Amino acid sequence: MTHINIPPDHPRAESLTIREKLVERHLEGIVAASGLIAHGRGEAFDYLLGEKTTRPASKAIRAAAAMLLTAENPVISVNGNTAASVAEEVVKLAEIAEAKIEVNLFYRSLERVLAIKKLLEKAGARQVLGVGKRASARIPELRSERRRVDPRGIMAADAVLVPLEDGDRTEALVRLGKKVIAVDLNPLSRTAQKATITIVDNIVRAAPRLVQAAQKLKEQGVEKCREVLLNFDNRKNLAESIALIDENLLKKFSRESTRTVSERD
Ligand code: PTJ
Repeated sequence: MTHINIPPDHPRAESLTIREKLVERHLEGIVAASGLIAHGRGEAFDYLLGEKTTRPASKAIRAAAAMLLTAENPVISVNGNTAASVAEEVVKLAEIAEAKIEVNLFYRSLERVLAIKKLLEKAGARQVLGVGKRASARIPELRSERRRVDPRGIMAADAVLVPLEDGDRTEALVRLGKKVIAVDLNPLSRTAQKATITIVDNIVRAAPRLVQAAQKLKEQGVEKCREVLLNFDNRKNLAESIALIDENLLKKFSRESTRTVSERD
């Protein structure tokens, strides 16, 4: 049930609908209050990226799919925002990549973990790790609630997909020798900078593309996946995303500067 009526012809109808969905999921106890703030931060970067999946993002998506498919024990880490936005895609991707799904929260409470588990199960998940006492392992040197992980999941994983993450855990997972795939609209964040593969895209657009890429690469086989990974350079890819933001700002600035003051107001 939405709280406002979003006119379908509103120029920002799509963005407003996504916002509304997150607000609803917050009221249902799935998205943390801070998750709404995090979403606003993401929106600002999305605006600067042109609100579309860019070329570097597409390359990173393909590399991420290849990494999940070639991993021995891949895990998809799910927080409130991810569950609220792309639960179905998480389940599909897990099936294709034979990955486990684990709930891992920064603002952890049993109620939230259970609400997210329920949402994932409704989307078709058969097993959800990281619930209650099952999250009995600890990521060393990590102080936040994100340190609580499932010994059958993130702790045993060699590759972890971490959408909308905070930098600390990404760094800690990399220190443990795990490959980390981040989805983060901010290419300058610590997560984006420290991950093994960074997808600078909105999770809402990236997740269905990740499912498609994984399906296609699975059909093409493991050698193709290795080739994709060999040809991917995360630093170069991040630099391309930052350059695109620069270009968009310059374009916007030159358009704005040719408009009259009354037009701008
Ligand atoms: O559900 P919890 O308890 O685990 O909490 C989740 C949040 C997101 C609140 C928590 O992880 C957090 O505080 O994250 P940060 O440090 O605010 O980082 C979130 C990052 O995700 C920021 O860099 C945002 O730009 C980015 N982001 C926000 N919305 C999206 C996004 N990236 C991709 N797609 C989005 N829709």
